[in-house]
Amino acid sequence: MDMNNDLAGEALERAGLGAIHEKVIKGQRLTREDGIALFGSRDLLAVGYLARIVKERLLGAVAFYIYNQHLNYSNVCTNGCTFCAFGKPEGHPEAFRLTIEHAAQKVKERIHEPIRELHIVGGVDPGLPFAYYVDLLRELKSARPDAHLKAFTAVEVAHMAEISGKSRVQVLGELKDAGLGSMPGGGAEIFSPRVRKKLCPTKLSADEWLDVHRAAHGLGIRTNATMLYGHIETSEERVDHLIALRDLQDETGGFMALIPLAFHPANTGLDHIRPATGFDSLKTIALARLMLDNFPHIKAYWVMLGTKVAQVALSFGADDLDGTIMEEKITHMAGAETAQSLTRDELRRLISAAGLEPVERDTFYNRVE
Ligand code: V47
Repeated sequence: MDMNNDLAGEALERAGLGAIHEKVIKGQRLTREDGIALFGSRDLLAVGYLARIVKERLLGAVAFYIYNQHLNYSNVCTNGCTFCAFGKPEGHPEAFRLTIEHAAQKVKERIHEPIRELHIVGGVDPGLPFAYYVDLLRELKSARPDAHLKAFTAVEVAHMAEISGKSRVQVLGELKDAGLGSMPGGGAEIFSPRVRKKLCPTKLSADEWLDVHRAAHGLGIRTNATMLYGHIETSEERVDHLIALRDLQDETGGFMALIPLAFHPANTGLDHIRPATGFDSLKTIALARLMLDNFPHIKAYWVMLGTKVAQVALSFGADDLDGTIMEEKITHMAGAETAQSLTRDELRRLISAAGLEPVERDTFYNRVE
């Protein structure tokens, strides 16, 4: 909806979004009811237009990407979440657990690439002691001192506290001393207890996930957040998820980005569910930008969205395509048809072709040359 303000105003009025448009223009916070109304709208361009107003006000005509490497140290997991194709029980033929040396080797193999960030996550693996996680960070930091370590979801941190008998704050403090720079946003899924009971009954609760992030922020560890959508959740449950994140961000200011994650059904216990449509993904990204007025960034994670939808999402409120990746397992084990990696040139081309300036960033969204 690239048009003058009067025409845009009329179109938004016709879409029943006039009052929300007013709030967006004035920079006022949207309510739960506003979020539900936006989700209910079938006028994708109207919702996207509103999100783009917010994105451009915050950041202008740029979009970010990062040169990063994903590293999964283990997929052994006791949680057994029905939506996940990555986690496997101990002894399963597809289960793997890297030794620290093997993990370091994977990093050293790519030492000549200008990788800025290592994204390190795994399952809730009962076969690893707390010392493994600390040693893993130390070893990776020494293998690649120039890379930032973004490691371990709240789920893994809570598990480390349990096995070590230490408090979550203690665990986070020790990980930080070993080189932890920030935490990824995985494991949040959808906060609704109704959904968690069905999809991931043994995983830590929503309050616990939020508590770990609160503790991390308290120690100066910045984190991301995610929302897994397109399974059995309702629009209300998505809005409530976003509001819970917004509330914690009001309290701590420690979140950097939200990554909406489109559920991939293949090889999961929910393979009867049909994948999220492009329409739903774009609307969800726009919604996230509009509701999370205190989050600096919304990521269009190309691995889950596909490069085409991710690129379009940059006009619907998203400002970051994430990274070059290499060896992505979580989405690909669940049937993703996207590539394993993108080159820096390809990421830049996608952004430029969307009419935006491509900006290579570090983990904290500083511009890097
Ligand atoms: O925690 C699991 C989700 C997450 C499936 O913080 C699935 O920068 C879709 O959190 N279909 C891992 N999603 C990915 C993640 C992430 C990715 C990129 C960047 C960042 C960041 C974080 O993927 C899991 C879970 O919520 N997930 N299974 C599936 N079948």
